[in-house]
Amino acid sequence: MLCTRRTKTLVSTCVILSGMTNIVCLLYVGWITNYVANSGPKVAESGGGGGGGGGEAERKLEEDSKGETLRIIERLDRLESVVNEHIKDAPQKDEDAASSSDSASDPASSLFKHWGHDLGPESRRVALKKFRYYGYNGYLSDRISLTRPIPDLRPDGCRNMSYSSDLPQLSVIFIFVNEALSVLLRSVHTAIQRTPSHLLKEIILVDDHSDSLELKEHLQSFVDETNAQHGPGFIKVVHHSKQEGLIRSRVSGWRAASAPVVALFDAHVEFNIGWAEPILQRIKEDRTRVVSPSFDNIKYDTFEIEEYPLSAQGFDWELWCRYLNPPKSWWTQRNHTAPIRSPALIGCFVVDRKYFEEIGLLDEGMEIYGGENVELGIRVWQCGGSVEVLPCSRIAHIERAHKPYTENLTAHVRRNALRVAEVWMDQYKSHVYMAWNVPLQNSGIDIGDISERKALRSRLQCRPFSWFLSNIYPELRSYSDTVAYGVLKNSLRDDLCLDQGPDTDNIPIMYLCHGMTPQQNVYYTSSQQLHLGVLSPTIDDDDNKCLVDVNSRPRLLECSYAANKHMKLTWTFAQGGSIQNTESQRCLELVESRQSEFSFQLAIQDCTGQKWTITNILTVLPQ
Ligand SMILES: [Mn+2]
Repeated sequence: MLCTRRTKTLVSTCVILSGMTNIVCLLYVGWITNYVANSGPKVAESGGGGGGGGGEAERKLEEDSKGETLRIIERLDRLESVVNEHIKDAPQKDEDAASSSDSASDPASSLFKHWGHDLGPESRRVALKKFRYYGYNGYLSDRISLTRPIPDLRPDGCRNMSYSSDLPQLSVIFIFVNEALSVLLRSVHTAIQRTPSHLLKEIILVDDHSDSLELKEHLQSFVDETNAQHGPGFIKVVHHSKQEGLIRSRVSGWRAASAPVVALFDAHVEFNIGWAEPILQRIKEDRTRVVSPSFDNIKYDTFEIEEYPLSAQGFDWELWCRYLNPPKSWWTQRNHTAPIRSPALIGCFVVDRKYFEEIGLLDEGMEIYGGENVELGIRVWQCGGSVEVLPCSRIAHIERAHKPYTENLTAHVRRNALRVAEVWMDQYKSHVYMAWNVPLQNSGIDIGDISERKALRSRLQCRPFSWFLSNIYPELRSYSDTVAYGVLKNSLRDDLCLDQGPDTDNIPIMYLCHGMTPQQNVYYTSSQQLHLGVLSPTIDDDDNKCLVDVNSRPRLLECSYAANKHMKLTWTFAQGGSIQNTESQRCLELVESRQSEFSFQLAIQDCTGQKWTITNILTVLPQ
């Protein structure tokens, strides 16, 4: 599971600090935003880690303006050091592309940055090999106690809560592929140690076709020994004869389970004290609640526990999960132990075993990874249940530096996301296609058969997605004013696409078309704005970047900022026509340039009739 954590606009930081339009600050911010985004790539599990560093500081703690300013200053201090580091080895465009797979492309620098300085060369070699394989420091894990104490990170007030004496029993299910044995065993040991024994009925290990020798040789003997101690069948192992992916693995675990409540987890976690009771209490009170604990991070290199701020769990329009600031209603209660209403789930959750079946388990038509957690959240809400995160239940989870076992993870996430869009999102499904930069019709992506999932939706008489948006996830931004999207090409060179550029300078460029999101995503709106780059997911994220004519130079600035400053951000555009600024009357065009990598660069000049085309038209473009 992976999740990004990004809130609050950095631009407002600049405005607060300088009290004026400060273009240097804006440029600085663009640089940072890109740096943070690149150091926490979405395809790697470090997504949360990359953005996570700023998570606490970025948390809006309501009207505490003094605290807010202090936090901003703190953050700028930190950002400054990031910038300095960045300046030292400012990457070229090509290297930039390579470094978007971050630690995967250079595991050594990632593993040994904060760890292992005293290791000899042979140990470093072994450690690096394990790190490449697992995406975390397996070498160090092998040397840490399986039952090490971890800090009790529950908010005040959790420790003296009382719970029913007849809470339902749990089956704890772990799914894994080629997990480091010590990491898997630590997950199991801490589950046994930190769950009251009368509540833990069994543990189920779902091996999704691992080929790791370590697991083959040692796992079964551990299971036999534990069962000799706790009773036969206390730990059950389910083996897949071929890799099914995490979605069907979770369902396999559920099939093997017999307790009234099932807890579905990754096998690289450490349970914290008292994690189970608050969850079982909430499910006992209402079996239609699907509950997630609060997650802390186990750093992939040092295995230190990093406290994460309390969060709800949501998603962006590509349906990648992301941590969210808890809703306003939660803050106004002023009770940090209260359940946090959550639009979706990160992927690990606890649910009534039979209710889970009644609402349709997980979508077993999904492949490998991603989207199932979002689908479950939307489905539970739309079909009458609820989803929440409990502050008093905490679990530490390793956010891997990279996923070691799946090629082309993104393609699976995209396919699964389109299934969710088609089944659950009604007219809003266009947003998912837009975010992935895929045509709404004839996308060329085989999403498999969704008839059973559609039948499930009508059998359960579920609410529309618009209800979910306005009642459960009002923070999600919608883009129903989009009239065209895709890559934008000029007829002078149809191998080049408009691109947001390195984002170090807010200067758009023409770059070889590569179809990757979001660098070349363009959105044209009914209000005649041209947005370039990522579709801002929530109101707590930075706004979209708009193409602006700044003294006849093309620039990318936050749309709301440019609009507030009455800058020139509206353009007339029709398919196959020019892109002309409505105020300056000048056009976005290509000019030949010897300095430029591709012989052309962007300019805003008197219109010469150059023609532009965009991939997908949603409605007739304004003339
Ligand atoms: Mn995980």
